[in-house]
Amino acid sequence: MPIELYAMPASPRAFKAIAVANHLGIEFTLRKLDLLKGEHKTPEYKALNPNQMMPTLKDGDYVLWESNAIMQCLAGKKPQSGLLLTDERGRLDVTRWQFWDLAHWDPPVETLLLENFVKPNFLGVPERDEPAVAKATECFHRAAAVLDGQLKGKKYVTGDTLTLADFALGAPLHAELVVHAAVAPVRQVEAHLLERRLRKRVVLRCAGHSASILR
Ligand SMILES: N[C@@H](CCC(=O)N[C@@H](CS)C(=O)NCC(=O)O)C(=O)O
Repeated sequence: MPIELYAMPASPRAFKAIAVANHLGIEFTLRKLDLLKGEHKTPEYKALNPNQMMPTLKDGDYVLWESNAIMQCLAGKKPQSGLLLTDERGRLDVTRWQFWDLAHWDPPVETLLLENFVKPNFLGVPERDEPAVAKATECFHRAAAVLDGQLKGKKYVTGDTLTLADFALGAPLHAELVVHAAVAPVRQVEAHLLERRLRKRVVLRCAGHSASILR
């Protein structure tokens, strides 16, 4: 039986796991969760993931949550893909950027997506939390500059080969226009960072493999 992925596909946290599964050609059954309808709040789902969040992977009796861990689990099924390097330093480098994603990249992006896109379009809340947007924008700029520096002279985040780090960090940028909308004062800087470097080198690699799930 193929593995099951419980997810709301358009979310970056789901998108990165699904993108990796698609890239590796791993068959999976998508169990769609509509968070707006509270489908992640059922007792059955809580038994799988006590956080009542998605994504969650189920492989027979084995259950795993946290998107970056799910990505490592998927990459472990196809070690020859090189998405999770097998030498210790290489593996730690990929893992380091996945940790960095959770600590520094994902949180400001989440706020910007929530305030600029989810609230007005799905929650019927037109007002933005401006202090939260300002803080997230500042954090996003700091993180984007670090990532931009890391990408200098490299094809991918950790070097010359595509790894989980690219999927993890590139996934939320499929919503880059939403992020851009929040950073109008420094739009040129962001355009340079996102369009010329990050978008070209990272996002397209993810989107190319799973654009269909966004339709
Ligand atoms: N660190 C977790 C975050 C998961 C997460 O925050 N998922 C959100 C959607 S993007 C969720 O399920 N939220 C439901 C809720 O908060 O009720 C991961 O990367 O898997």
